[in-house]
Amino acid sequence: MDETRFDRILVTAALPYANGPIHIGHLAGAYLPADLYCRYQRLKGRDVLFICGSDELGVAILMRALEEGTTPQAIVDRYHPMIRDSFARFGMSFDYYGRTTSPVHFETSQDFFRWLDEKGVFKLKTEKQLYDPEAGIFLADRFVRGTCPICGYEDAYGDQCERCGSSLSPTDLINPRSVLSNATPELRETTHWYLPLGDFQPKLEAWIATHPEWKPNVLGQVRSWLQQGLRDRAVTRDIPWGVPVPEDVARRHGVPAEGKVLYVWFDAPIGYISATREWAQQQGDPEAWRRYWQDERTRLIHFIGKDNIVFHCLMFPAMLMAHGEFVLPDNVPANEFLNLEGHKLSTSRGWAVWLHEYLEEFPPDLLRYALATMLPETRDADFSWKEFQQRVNAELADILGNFVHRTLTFAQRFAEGRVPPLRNARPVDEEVLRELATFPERIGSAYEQFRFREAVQETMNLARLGNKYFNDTEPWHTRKTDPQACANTIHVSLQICASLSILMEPVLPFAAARLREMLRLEGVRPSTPDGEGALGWDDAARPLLPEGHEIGRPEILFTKIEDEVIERQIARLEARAQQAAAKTDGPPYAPLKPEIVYDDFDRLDLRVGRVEKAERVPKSKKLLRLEVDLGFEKRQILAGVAEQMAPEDLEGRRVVVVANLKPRKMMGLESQGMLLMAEDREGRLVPVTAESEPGAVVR
Ligand code: B3M
Ligand code: ZN
Repeated sequence: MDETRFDRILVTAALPYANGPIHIGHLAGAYLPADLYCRYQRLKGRDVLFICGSDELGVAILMRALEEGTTPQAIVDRYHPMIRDSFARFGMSFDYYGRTTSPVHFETSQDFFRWLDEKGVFKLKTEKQLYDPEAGIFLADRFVRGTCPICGYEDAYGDQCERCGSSLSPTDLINPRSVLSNATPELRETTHWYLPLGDFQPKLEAWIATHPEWKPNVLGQVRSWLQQGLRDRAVTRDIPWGVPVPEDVARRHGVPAEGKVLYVWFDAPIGYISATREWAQQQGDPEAWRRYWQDERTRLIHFIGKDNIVFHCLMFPAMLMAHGEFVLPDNVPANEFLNLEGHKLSTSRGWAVWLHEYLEEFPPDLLRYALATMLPETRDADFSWKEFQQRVNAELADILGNFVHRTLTFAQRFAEGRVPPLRNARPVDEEVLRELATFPERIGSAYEQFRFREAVQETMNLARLGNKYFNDTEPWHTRKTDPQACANTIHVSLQICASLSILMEPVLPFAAARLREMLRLEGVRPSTPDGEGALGWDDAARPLLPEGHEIGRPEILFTKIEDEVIERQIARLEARAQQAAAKTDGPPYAPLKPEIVYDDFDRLDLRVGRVEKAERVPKSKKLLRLEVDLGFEKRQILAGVAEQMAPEDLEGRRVVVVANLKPRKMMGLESQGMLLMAEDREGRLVPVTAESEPGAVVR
């Protein structure tokens, strides 16, 4: 960090929605990197404030409540403590973990909104929106369902049809209905506050240009948003769950405040500020938050996943600029996505590893380490249980754990559990101590540049160096031939262990503390918010244990994970996915058409036909041209199935043909009949076939 520009660091990690538990995707996206960074910076002795909290408002929470038939308050009251506690057990070292339903947050975000309104920042726009006359509220897109105008699916959402994938606007739907009451929505006028992001574009562009050091994946997204041109964004909503639009502000514009709330992406980032205020109150210094948010010498860093980039790099900065009294983020080191066993994580499809479940079976450090080696820093990455096992067994246990263990056992057995003196150091001893001295700087520079994979690899390299040195100097030999050489190996190896116990602290805080206990190394500054200590990151460059210092009993730092344990995890994951697939019943069955009488049916002349030839119709994506033998004559039939079937799928098959359908021209060709097809709920087609001879009557 550039200490000529900054005195303190304010770190935020995205506020997770309190509508479900935390999974490894969340951890890899924002939380683990943020925690690694803060712990490192605290060890460096820097003034760090690490802020997070639950995002408890907005339509996502409301939807979840609706799905479960309960209230949004009940949803957030269930998930907030669950998220907070699993974070704590995972070792997230927040200074403060808040929630956006707190009174301080309501006040802070309302004040922010009022301030921008008074400065004339917003535009007000009146538009027509769907309104549920029975529930008495305006309907967010997801709260309207109806028939898709494109494919006819009867249960399409107001913003998207799940069947054909078309994006829709709620007013496109045929027979729209309210999810809340089933009532037919009406169009009503409503007024909303817009943040004119477009007006901020020049200022945002100029500011972004001052940050060429940001990660390429972040700059890439930001530039593409800017290139498309920023558009006004509504920052209020008509939904019954959120921070109310302040009465006085609404009154000033002659707009009824009733039922209007701040858009969740307006209030949620302000949640960082509210949580900082609550932290300050808790410190007994209510104004202390200003130091972190309003002093130029604060370095603000937002850790987020890539889906939050536009909000943290453009929208929130525009809000902060408009307000005028806040610092802007100095970096937004967003990560890409983490996949699981080669597939996209999906909570609805049961494809995820949940943090609270992981913690029931394994220590937090193992996941912290393994995930840190797989972080999606520059592109999407993959987590697999096998690789997790590999990292734990081959690196944590075999390299780091083994080095510590052999060093400490040797010291216990052959040096009376004390740090032996270093005398007549050999070149190899001096060489290793010189190398040791370079590690804090090297690992630190990777942390400073948000290259966490590299930082963690470099940390493991120190243990590798220790192992190599131990092997090369062969203390089991020198013990008999040259006791001082043996003592020197033990001395230097113990110093490496001591340095490791500081340098591994960000990624392996629990094991590092145990290692310090085994070494009886005291006075190391904690990497968590509380406590003090004289020894920090840079001290790990030099020998920390004095001659004659007594060490404790060695214990196993990391136990290897058996194959069965990993297989159980994989089996559980697969069982979950199957369950989820069975539970989601997919799109509904097509509804039955109105009843007919036999005579209606009898008007159809259905015949068995044999497809003699099938080929694509040139220039048509959809049509296949078929030559069908009906026994008594041959027909040319055009079938609109080319996107679902290859000509070979039909050639030679006996199919059922509607033989008395009036001929019709398509793409300049006459179609003399129609093939019967069965269509499943996913829209997949198969021809209806019959064994009998061509020309046979079907009835
Ligand atoms: N809750 C979205 C998310 O979890 C949102 C982040 C808010 S950060 C201010 O992806
Ligand atoms: Zn559709």
